[in-house]
Amino acid sequence: MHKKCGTVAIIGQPNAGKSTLTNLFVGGKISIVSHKVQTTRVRTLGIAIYEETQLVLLDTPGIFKPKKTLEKSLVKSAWNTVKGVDALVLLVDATYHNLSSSFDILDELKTDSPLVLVLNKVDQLTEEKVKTIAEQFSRYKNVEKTFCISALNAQGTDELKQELANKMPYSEWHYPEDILSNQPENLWAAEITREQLYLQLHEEIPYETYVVPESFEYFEDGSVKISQAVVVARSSQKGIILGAKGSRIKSIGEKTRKILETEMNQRVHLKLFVKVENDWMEKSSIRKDLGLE
Ligand SMILES: Nc1nc2c(ncn2[C@@H]2O[C@H](COP(=O)(O)OP(=O)(O)OP(=O)(O)O)[C@@H](O)[C@H]2O)c(=O)[nH]1
Ligand SMILES: [Mg+2]
Repeated sequence: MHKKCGTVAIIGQPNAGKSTLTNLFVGGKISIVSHKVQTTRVRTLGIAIYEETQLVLLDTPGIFKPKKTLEKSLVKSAWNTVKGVDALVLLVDATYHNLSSSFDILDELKTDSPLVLVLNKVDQLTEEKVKTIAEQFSRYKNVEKTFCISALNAQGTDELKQELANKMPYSEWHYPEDILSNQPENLWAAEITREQLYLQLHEEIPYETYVVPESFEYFEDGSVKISQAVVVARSSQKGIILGAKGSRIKSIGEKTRKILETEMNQRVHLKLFVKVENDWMEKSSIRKDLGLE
């Protein structure tokens, strides 16, 4: 059999399950997931294999109508990913009451790449309901095929993976067969901390934080020592992140460390500290450093 390799962009409304699907296909936690919108901030590359085909998956930030500067960067990053890929997946949260955000994406989408429509979270819906939703997309003639899946339960996802593999061109693989992502380990570890910020903090706080890898050191006993700074946009947020007697940052650090240990299969020492960088979202140099510009 001949080898195939190509890129697949996964786009869609915020919270549709793009990162969940990417992780499932890759078989590892390369992209962070939360119940909050705008979890993914920059395009994240994951490498999946289906028989003789290597799929280079591009997980993107959700597409919506942005208002704030940072939101505009996320949406721009998603649209930039669409260009020149070998296949496009438009992922739809089928449980979401309003499909207009997905229709808007389809209306705006200009691409020559084959487009696959994927209705996600069907574990929450009756077959009848899923059928009705699929019918509402029938006017989009550029959709080559529609799949109904649950990225959470891996339902219908093998068929989708096979379809994407079929669409890839004959080519040598772009990456070694044993890597899951091209993301440096220290940046990935900072993302795992940011995931906990999204899961454990409320309101606008997660959106006004970022995590900087400060150091990442391997020891001969097989353990790794990681130090990271959690940056907030206002001094009033520092106390919230620390929590009473440091309880919140402790809980964030403990959960992150456990995930890192499971994923890296080694002992992890994690040190988190909090820094204030007033209104960092408005600073172009910081956005550039974070890959948000
Ligand atoms: N019930 C159900 N929940 C799902 C499914 N797929 C994803 N989710 C949940 O939906 C939420 C959002 O998932 P993500 O993978 O972070 O979504 P995303 O599209 O990457 O979101 P952004 O990065 O914010 O655009 C999480 O709470 C997931 O657990 C699914 O098939 N069924
Ligand atoms: Mg995401």
